[in-house]
Amino acid sequence: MYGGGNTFEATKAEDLEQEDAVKLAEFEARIAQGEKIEPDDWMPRLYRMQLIRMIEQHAHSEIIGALPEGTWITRAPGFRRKLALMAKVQDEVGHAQLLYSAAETLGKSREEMLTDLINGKSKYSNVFNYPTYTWADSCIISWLIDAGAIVNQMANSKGSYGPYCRALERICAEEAFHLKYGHDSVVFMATGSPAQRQMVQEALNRWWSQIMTFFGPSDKLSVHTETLMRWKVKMASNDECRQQYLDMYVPKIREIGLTIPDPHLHKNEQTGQWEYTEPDWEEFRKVINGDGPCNAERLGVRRMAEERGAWVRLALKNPTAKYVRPLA
Ligand code: FAQ
Repeated sequence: MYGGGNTFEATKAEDLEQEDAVKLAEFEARIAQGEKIEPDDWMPRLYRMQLIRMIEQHAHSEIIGALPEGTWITRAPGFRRKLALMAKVQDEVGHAQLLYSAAETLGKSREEMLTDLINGKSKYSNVFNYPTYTWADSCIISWLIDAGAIVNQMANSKGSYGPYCRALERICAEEAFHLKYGHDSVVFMATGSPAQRQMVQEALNRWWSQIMTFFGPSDKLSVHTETLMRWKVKMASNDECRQQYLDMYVPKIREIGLTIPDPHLHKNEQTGQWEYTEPDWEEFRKVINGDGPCNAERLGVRRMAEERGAWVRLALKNPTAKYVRPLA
């Protein structure tokens, strides 16, 4: 079972049976016509709950996703790379702001969302629970994880919930720059000295299976895809996104002389589908449920940021009150 800590009662099919049938039919007709649903519109509880779950997890992924790359800002090779990486990481945190705002329109406060993150109740993307050992790991994330994010988000930006789609459109525009920055950084290393080529190949070897899991469990294992696609929250299934990604990026990775560490990876010309070694879904299950190499560290950093920033939030809410700033 992949749904874990955050799986809610509303996922039960009975929930829908309790909805007003006429309103539900009207709602589904609007979605079928390609209309956007806005915060004040009627929506089934299950749609609202699914959106909160997904957008919240997405927002958490952006702030936690800033950490593995952020740690390389001080060690980036050269001033130009340092500036670019700093801007990218700042963008990711900005994406979280947009996404938390979109989720708030559905009735869950930002404070509640951040509390659920810190307490390990909410999920965030599994890939950010792995370490970035070298500069090349950070470059691989900037290119190939951002590329995955674009594939997924471009599809979902055509979805049904107005605030989420508009946030995704803005996010994708920025992600396009990240992708160029990441591609440039990887190409630089892949066409550099033998040591640089080796370093970037090793990073790809470490990250490939994470990249494959980024799009979520295979459709056979996915819990929410059917509901989310029915209401055009997700516009493509996990496997469809993975296939599209492989179509787009396998040639680009090979073009620069890197080897994808999956001997089974090939396109079946008869079916038009990529065949690959199935990722270790058991490891994936553990990581998304809190037991990955860096889960504790990532949440520890978030917890510290919350604690250290608490006095600022309090001061903003009540500027005239006296606060004692805790020692760092
Ligand atoms: N990691 O039934 P499904 C980024 C969970 S943004 C962790 O298939 P669904 C930018 C899922 O929540 C990256 N958990 O779920 C950046 C559920 O658990 P629950 C994030 C995962 O929702 C780049 C359970 O497994 N993007 O990277 C993952 O239909 C570079 C069952 O799975 C988004 O969030 C996973 N990979 O499909 C930042 C996009 N996959 O809640 C910094 C929006 C699944 O029942 C640096 N989200 N789970 O306890 C989506 O499109 C979907 O939510 C999926 C999952 C595709 C992620």
